[in-house]
Amino acid sequence: MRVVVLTGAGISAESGVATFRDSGGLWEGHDVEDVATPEGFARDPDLVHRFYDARRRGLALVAPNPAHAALAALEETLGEDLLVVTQNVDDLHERAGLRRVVHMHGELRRARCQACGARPAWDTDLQGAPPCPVCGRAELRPDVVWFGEVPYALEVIDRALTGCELFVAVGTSGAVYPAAGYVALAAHSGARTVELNLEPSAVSRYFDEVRTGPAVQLVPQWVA
Ligand code: BV8
Repeated sequence: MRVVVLTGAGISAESGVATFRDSGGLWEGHDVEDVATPEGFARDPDLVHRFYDARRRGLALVAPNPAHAALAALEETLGEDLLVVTQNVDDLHERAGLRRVVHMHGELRRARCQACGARPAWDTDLQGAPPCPVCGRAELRPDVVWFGEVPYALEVIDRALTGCELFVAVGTSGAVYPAAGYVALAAHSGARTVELNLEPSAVSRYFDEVRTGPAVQLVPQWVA
């Protein structure tokens, strides 16, 4: 059976990675327009670099949880019939052993050169604009998709959604498009749709089944 799983910040919440919208979330104290838009970066690159540098350093303090591990185990069984698409920019899916994951909104551990387009893996601070390892120019930014920018791998995702039999969304509020529209696309293509979330989301009504609870319980139960 071909399965597409879409994950959001809720799957990493119990690892200690703050979500965007829960109280005290990632963007508390940081206005969205100041950090996650190209305009915000053009206006104050140092602020945006500080925001992403802090989150990148935070990755060393968190670890994958049983929900991430369950999806990696599912991949052992399903192989290429499983595609995990994540809106998250953390690396917890990979650190749990998942081999194939599509980061549609980019990755904290990757930079992007605005001069030559290179997307080198990155682990240190970007503040102070270190030179691009490919072209040498000081034009690196976080390789994260901001509001108004086109997400990565849209064709791959759309193709997987139109061909899958089961679509499962884990820990996402359904607040941001195009990801929030994926349940409708999967359903339209005849897939069964299941939402696993701590509470109903903005798009719960489009799912065949909604299970509420923490991802660390719901995902292993579903995979079992
Ligand atoms: C695009 C990277 C064009 C940055 C992010 C008006 C109407 C409709 C759409 C738009 C509009 N105006 C503009 C748009 C488009 C816009 C958009 O959707 N805006 C919204 C605000 C209305 N979208 C864009 O700009 C996108 N680009 O549209 O380009 C295009 C499109 C297609 C083809 C060609 C051109 C780009 C958006 C990307 C923005 N970048 N992240 C960074 O990380 O810093 S968005 C960010 O927020 C996340 O990546 C994620 O996608 C999004 C939502 O976050 P969630 O993951 O859902 O987390 P959230 O905190 O919201 O919710 C947590 C959930 O977990 C909750 O449901 C909670 O209940 C649950 N939970 C909590 N704990 C647990 C749990 N569940 C289980 N267990 C737990 N323990």
